[in-house]
Amino acid sequence: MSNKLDPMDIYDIRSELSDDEVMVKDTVGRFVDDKVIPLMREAFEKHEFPRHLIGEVAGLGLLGSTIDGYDCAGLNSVSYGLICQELERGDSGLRSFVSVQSSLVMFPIHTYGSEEQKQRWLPAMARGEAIGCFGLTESHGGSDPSNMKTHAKRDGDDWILNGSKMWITNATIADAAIVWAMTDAGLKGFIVEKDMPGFDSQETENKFSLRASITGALFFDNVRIPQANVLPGVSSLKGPLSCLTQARYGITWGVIGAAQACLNEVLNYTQDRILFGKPLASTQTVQIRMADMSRRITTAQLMSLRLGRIKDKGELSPTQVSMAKWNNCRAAIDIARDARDILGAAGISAEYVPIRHMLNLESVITYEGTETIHQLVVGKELTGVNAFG
Ligand code: TGC
Ligand code: FAD
Repeated sequence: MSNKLDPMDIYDIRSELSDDEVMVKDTVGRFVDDKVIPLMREAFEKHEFPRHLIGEVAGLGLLGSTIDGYDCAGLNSVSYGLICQELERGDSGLRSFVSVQSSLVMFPIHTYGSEEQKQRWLPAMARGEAIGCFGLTESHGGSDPSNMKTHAKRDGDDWILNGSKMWITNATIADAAIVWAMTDAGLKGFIVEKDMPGFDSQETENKFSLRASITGALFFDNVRIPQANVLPGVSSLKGPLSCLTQARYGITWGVIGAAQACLNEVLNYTQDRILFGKPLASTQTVQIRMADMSRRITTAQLMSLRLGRIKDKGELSPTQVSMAKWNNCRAAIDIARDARDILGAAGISAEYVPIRHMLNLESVITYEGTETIHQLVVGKELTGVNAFG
C-alpha cells in the first residue's frame, strides 16, 4: 500500500494554498519547531508566558498581520489562519497572545478608531513594543456581555470609568486595554492606558490551563479617560462582538495545530510501544482511534479553509464562524483527550504534548464563546428563534 499522503494533511490542503500562503505557513512552522516547541513545556510547568518571544513574533510580521498599512503585513485571512494553526501546534498560549493583540486589540483600533488612535497604537503594536488586552468578560457571566456592569459617565470632555473585568488575556502586561463599558449613550470602547490613575490589574494564578499565557483581572476606580481615547466607531454590543468574530475565526485554525501535535505524538509513540508482542499501532482499535483523529482534523481543515476563503471575499457570517469554532474545538479537545489515553501513564507526563494541549483546550473551548453559545447561535440561525433571551 502506498504511504504518500501527509498524515497531517490527508486532503492536501497545502495544494489549495497560494505561494504566499505556503511561505507564511512554512516560515511560522519553522519558527515554532525551532524556537517555540523546545521551550513550551517548561513555560507551561513554570506558569510563565515566554515574553522574550514577542520580539521574534513581531519581527515575523505576525501581529496585526491582516491590517494594511501602519507597519503591518497586510496578509489575507487564510494566512492569518495558518499563523494561528502553526503557533498553536506549539502551544495555545502563544496563539492566544497573537489572537488578542491582532484580532481583539489592533482590529478594533483599526476598524473603529480615530486616525490619531491608529497612528499612535498600530505601528507600536505591530512591532510588539506596545501590548494590548481586551476587556469584555465580567465576573457575573461572560456568556452574556449585554448584562455589563462596567460603566462610564461623561464629565466635561472626559469620561469616568468604574467597574472590573475578569479572565483577561495579557491583563498585567498590557500597555493599553480595550475596555467595553455601558454609558448613557450606549456601549462604548475605551482605550485605557496602563498608567491612568485608578486603573489596576492583577494576575490570575494557579491555572491548570493556558499556563504559558497571562490571564488577569482589570479594575477601574474612577479612571478619567479623555474623549480622545474613546473608539468613535462603536455604539453597541455589535462592536465587541465583531472583534470576537475575527478572533474566533483564528481559533478555528489554531486548534487544528494543537490536534495535529497530538496525532503526531501518538503516531510516533504507537509504532514503538510493544504490547502483547506487537506494536500498539498494529491493533485495530488504536488504528481506528487514530483514523478518527485524522478524519476530524481533515474536516476541521476543510471548514477553516472554506471559512477563510469566504472571509477574504468579505462574505463571512458570524454563524459560519460559530459552527467552525464549535466543530474544531470539539474535535481538538476530543483528539487531545484520546491521545492522552493512548499514551497510557506516559500520557499524564509533560514529556508528551497531549496533556498540555488537552488542558489548554479546556480554555479554548470556553473562551470566545462556550460550545453551548456557538450551538445556540447555529440553532438561532436554523430556527429563527433566539434561545438566549
Ligand atoms: P445579539 O442581539 O445577538 O447581537 C447584538 C448585535 O451584535 C450583532 N452580532 C454580531 N456581530 C458580529 N459578530 C458577531 N459574532 C455577532 N453576534 C451578534 C447582532 O447582529 C446584533 O446587531 P444589531 O445590528 O442587531 O444590533 O446579542 P445578545 O446579547 O443576544 O448575545 C448574543 C451572544 C450570546 C451570541 C453573544 O453575547 C455572545 O457571543 N456571547 C459570548 C461572549 C464571548 O464570546 N465572550 C468572549 C470574550 S473575549 C475572549 O474570550 C478572549 S479569549 C482570547 C484569547 O486568549 O485567545
Ligand atoms: P458563564 O457565562 O458563566 O457560563 C457558564 C456555563 O453556562 C457554560 O457552560 C456556558 O456554556 C453555559 N451557558 C451560558 N449560557 C447558556 C444558555 N443560554 N443555555 C445553556 N447554557 C448556557 N474574556 C475577555 O473579555 N477577554 C479575554 O482576553 C479573555 N481571555 C480569557 C482567557 C482564559 C484563559 C479564559 C478561561 C477565559 C478568558 N475570557 C476572556 C473569558 C471568556 O470569554 C469567558 O470565560 C467565556 O465567555 C464564558 O464566560 P464565563 O466563564 O463567565 O461562563
